Amino acid sequence: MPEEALIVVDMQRDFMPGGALPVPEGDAIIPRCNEYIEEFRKRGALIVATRDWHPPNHISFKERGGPWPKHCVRDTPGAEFVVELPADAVIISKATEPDKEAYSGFEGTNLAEILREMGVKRVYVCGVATEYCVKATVLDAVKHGFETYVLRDAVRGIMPEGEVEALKKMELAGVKVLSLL
Ligand code: VGL
Ligand code: ZN
Repeated sequence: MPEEALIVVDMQRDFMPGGALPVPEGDAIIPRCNEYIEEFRKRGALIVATRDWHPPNHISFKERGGPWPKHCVRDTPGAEFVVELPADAVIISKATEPDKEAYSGFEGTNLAEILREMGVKRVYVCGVATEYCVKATVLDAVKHGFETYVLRDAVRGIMPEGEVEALKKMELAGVKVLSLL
């Protein structure tokens, strides 16, 4: 049973430069994420990848009065992963319902049950965006009782100040922010 899991958050085309909702320099962490995926795979960890997987009429879209341009519509190129995932990675699709927003990979999914059933105790998190889906996922991981780590060199925020503040909030919640490579 793997005691550890790596959770790769929303490393999808639309969150990269040139995409519909780009995280500035989000592509700069792609190689690092791939290295962590390989490293954790070698350690025997469970590899999880969350993805924003919206219906075309999702409530978070501007056309419905939401804050974001249309992004990560399910089964479109913008929703594709930009990292290399092993064949046995667990894919968690979130915010799949038209009228519900979900930033956290735990919200409205069975991620907590999967991790618990697999015997996972510690989770390491990388991906985008630090102050939105990474933060929400990390804080939920703590709430679910997992020892939680954020991989500092493999996350990226939409705004640098927002990212720093988000990392502080996570640390106050008991999360360790570190780099392992
Ligand atoms: C995200 C905004 C909207 C994220 C998802 O992955 O951080 N941000 N949808
Ligand atoms: Zn979204």
